[in-house]
Amino acid sequence: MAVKTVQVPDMVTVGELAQTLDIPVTKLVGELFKNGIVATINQQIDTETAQIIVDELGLDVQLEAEEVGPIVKESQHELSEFAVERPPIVAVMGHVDHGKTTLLDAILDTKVQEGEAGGITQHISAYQTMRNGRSITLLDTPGHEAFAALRQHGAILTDVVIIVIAADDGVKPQTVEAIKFAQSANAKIVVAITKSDKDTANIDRVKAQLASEYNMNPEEWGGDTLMVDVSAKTGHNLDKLLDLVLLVADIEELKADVDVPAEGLVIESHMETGRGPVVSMLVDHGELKPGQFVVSGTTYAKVRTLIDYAGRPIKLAGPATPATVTGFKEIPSFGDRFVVAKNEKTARNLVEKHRLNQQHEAVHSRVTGADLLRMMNKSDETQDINVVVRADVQGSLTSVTDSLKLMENEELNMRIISTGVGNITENDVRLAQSADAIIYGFNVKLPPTVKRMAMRVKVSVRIFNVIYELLDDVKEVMESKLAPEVVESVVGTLRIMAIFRTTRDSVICGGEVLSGKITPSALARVVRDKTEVIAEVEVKHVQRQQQEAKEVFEGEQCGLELKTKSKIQLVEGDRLELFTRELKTRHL
Ligand SMILES: Nc1nc2c(ncn2[C@@H]2O[C@H](COP(=O)(O)OP(=O)(O)OP(=O)(O)O)[C@@H](O)[C@H]2O)c(=O)[nH]1
Ligand SMILES: [Mg+2]
Repeated sequence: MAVKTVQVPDMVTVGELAQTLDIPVTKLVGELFKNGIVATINQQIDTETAQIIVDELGLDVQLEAEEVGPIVKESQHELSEFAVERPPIVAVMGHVDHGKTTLLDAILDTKVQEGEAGGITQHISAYQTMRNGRSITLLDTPGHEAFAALRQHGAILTDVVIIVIAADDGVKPQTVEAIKFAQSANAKIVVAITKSDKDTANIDRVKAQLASEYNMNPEEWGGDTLMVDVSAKTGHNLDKLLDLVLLVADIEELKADVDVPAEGLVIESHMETGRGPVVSMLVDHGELKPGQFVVSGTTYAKVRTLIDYAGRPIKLAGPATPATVTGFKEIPSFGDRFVVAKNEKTARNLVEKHRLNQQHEAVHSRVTGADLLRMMNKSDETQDINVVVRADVQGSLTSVTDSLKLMENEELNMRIISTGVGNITENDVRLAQSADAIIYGFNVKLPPTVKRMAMRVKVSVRIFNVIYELLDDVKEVMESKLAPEVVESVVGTLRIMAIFRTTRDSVICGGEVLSGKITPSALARVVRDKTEVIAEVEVKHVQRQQQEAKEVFEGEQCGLELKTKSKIQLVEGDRLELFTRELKTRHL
């Protein structure tokens, strides 16, 4: 029978799938149940999971996920005839340590890089600068691989992405990832080849890499990718870089409406003692002002203070302007949109609507193919590592949990049993205690009472301020759970020349050392015809010229007493291979 191809949405409900396949829902639910998934008719499953179930049911159907378009900027606001020009939003992206923050420091005359924990950027920050009387909004993004979610978010927010590549290091994994995010977000690209001041800089090599591997050719080679070599240290070509950014921005004719209720995106949010939630946002149209009511997800604010990127109070934040807002009741999620509401009542209603939506989504929880495969293939050898994760901000939390999931392997399964933004709580400790979990904290505090409780119930709480230190620690924990590796090394070989006496559990024989050395109290294998292992034995005594010997070396002859597990019949010409056996901690 020919295989039938059926198109289904990327996430399909059990009910829809049953209908598409023309089988009873109960049959589908039953099959899912057999595979460890308790599903309702409204549960969404991904194509991969659906295909596994279809195959299990023995149906000759090939499911195909319906094409979805590229990631779109969520703001689908129709511009009016009154729309005005707005500054371009530019994200600086690239591999870790390639010089993004230093480049921004040089452009903005700030010293952000010097103050960073671990010398790396761990969240998105927004700035503004002027060039030829025009504003440019700049976003710094982290390059460390753990922060993919933040980078993707950064790309979605932007019109232009500056791909920063260190001239002495070339194209690296996160450079490639940044290019992909920029392309899928339909952002324009300008390549800044930085650290050009270094002796080891090789600008042409970077250009050649981009040209040959990513089909990005510089103009001087007949291509249309804008590239410029810069140095944050000497200031070389910084103006030119900004000019290129404005050039590509002009092609786009970036405009926004001002005379509409303000709307935009939450870039990042965290808690500050005395200030409460501090939320950094980017307005995409309208004007945000102090005193207005702003709703984001399931929380809202009466804007108490409105501050620009440099910490100065401002009266309004217009389109493409980053601003920091205080006055929120709770921390909104990074990447969520915000809108200004007419008054507090409307704000509350909107929050309630979002809350109901969220509950609805939670009920229709998603199962992915990876989850299902794991459940199906789960062997007895798989060990769970249970963790509770806390982070200061939503963006970091996503980054940490994504990274933890990526560290899983066939033997160790990372179970994230709970996550949250903010300091570690007694509830986290209780959860960790009952699930035998470790608590990981990223940039959060462990209040003294919670610390005492954790010590009392013996829950391990591990707090880090730098992502790679946290991930290294997780790796160590994982390694400690891996079964140790048995490492054997051969110390000497001997050819058996005579067998004197054989009992149930011993052999007395003689031979010549072929390589290395023969010592008493050692493990050995008896090998026949070069390859066949006859038995594993223990060397009890070694004698040279009727004298007990501690070591006998290559070329010498000796007598041996071997201890055997059962009676074995050695023959002349058998080889004895002495070895040591060590247990070694395995590394990931
Ligand atoms: N010589 C030289 N060194 C530079 C230049 N730009 C950055 N560096 C150095 O490169 C290192 C990394 O710079 P960062 O600005 O922190 O790099 P980054 O890309 O922001 O790093 P992440 O945000 O962690 O991805 C620092 O030691 C900088 O001093 C440059 O133009 N010339
Ligand atoms: Mg940085």
